[in-house]
Amino acid sequence: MSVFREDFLWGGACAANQFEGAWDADGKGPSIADMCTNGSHECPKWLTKTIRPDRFYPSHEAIDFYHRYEEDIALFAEMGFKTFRTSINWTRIYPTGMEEEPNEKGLEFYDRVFACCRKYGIEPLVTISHYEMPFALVEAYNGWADRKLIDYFLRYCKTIFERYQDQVKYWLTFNEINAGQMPMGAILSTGTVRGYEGPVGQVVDRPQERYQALHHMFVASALAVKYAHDHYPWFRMGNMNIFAAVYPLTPDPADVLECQRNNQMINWFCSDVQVRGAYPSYTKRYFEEHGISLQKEPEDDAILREGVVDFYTFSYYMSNCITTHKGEAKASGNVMGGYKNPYLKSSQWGWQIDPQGLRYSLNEIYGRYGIPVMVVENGLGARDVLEEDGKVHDSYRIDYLRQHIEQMAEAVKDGVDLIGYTPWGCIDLVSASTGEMAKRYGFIYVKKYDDGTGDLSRLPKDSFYWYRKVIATNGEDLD
Ligand code: BGP
Repeated sequence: MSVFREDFLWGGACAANQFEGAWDADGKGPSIADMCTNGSHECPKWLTKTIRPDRFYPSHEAIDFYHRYEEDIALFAEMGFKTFRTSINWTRIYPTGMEEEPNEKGLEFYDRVFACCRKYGIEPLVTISHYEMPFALVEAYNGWADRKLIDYFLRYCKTIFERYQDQVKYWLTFNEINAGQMPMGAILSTGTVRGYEGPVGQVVDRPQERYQALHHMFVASALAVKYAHDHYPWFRMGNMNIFAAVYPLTPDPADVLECQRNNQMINWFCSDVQVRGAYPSYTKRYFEEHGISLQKEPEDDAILREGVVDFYTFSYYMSNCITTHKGEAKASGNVMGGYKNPYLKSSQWGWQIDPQGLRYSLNEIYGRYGIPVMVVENGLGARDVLEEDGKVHDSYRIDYLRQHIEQMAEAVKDGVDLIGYTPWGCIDLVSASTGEMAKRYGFIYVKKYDDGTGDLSRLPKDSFYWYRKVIATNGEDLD
């Protein structure tokens, strides 16, 4: 008998800016992602202030889900998806973020997408903001650094809640909200990069601004959650956090303490606010020691208390080690930092693969909060090869996913209330960190390449048929 619940939400996840394309179609405005060029593991992508004719912007066409959603959702249905996590492009609905009225054509697109999901009995799981803030808000307000964004975000939320209330029940406010704590999060998430042009990794880090921006996002998220609960009591509202398990590299108590501090600030801080409804005690000292002083309005504490989420969701790709010792090897290729774990192997992009870390994380999360949990991103970014037989034999991806699902099953046996699993990039799409197509996660191969060529045709990989069997047996048959 399967250990997963009967109504377990098997599916896959994508983000509008990474797969829709049609970046300026039907009234859509530019988002921050549309101002990012392509890059690679070795050569970082750039944020540019204007669209430069000499550069390539991968989000502009991406894999053209905008025009091919029917074919793609039909393929998801063929795999047996119960849910499909996607995001709404804020700039399709409010092109600059500041209009009084929404863009009807943008709204109609998601009408069609959600209706298509429903046709196949697929439950949409919608991220309201997934790394695609209107670029006009960066220019006018320096993104979430300005409290004014709360109003604009709420207007957007109210519009989409009202419009899709009968189609969408599960909502996540901000993708990977704790990315805002890392320097690169300024481009991906907080949008605090007004006037910046250059490689994404070289944005000047301004912690005061970063935490102020996050505060505004917490308030905006809580207000959206509260509004949804008040007006649409059947909605289920979730947070979305990056969770990368961290281990002390040595048993040196100094390493254990450093690891605990890292864990608190990187993994727990944002969800403590969003799940428990208040800033956790450990932030007080951290803010004092780092010269951070937040501007809060008198009503903010009550808002945070009243806008707590119903379920916890997270992305899980890797774990890291933490040490105070000098000279240890850094783990490469991820935004989280950390040191190499001698017991783990890494992906081609240097992300340390740790399936047991997923079981550990699920236990930590459920033990702390006791609310339903969903893994809404997980997967292996790899260089796939289209073989001579016209197929992609991605046994390495199957191995990765199998090992993680096995550990999810263990976590369920440990008592975790796990309600769903949506592996990342269920169809190949543009990488968020590097802007390349070559880093593929999908069950479905897309003929689109880093030089912009490719006929965009879709091709199920070996993992497609494997995952179909996994879903059909509710996670029992993983062979
Ligand atoms: C998460 C993001 C996604 C996604 C994924 C894989 O951080 O929420 O948008 O892209 O990671 O990362 P990458 O695309 O950099 O391989």
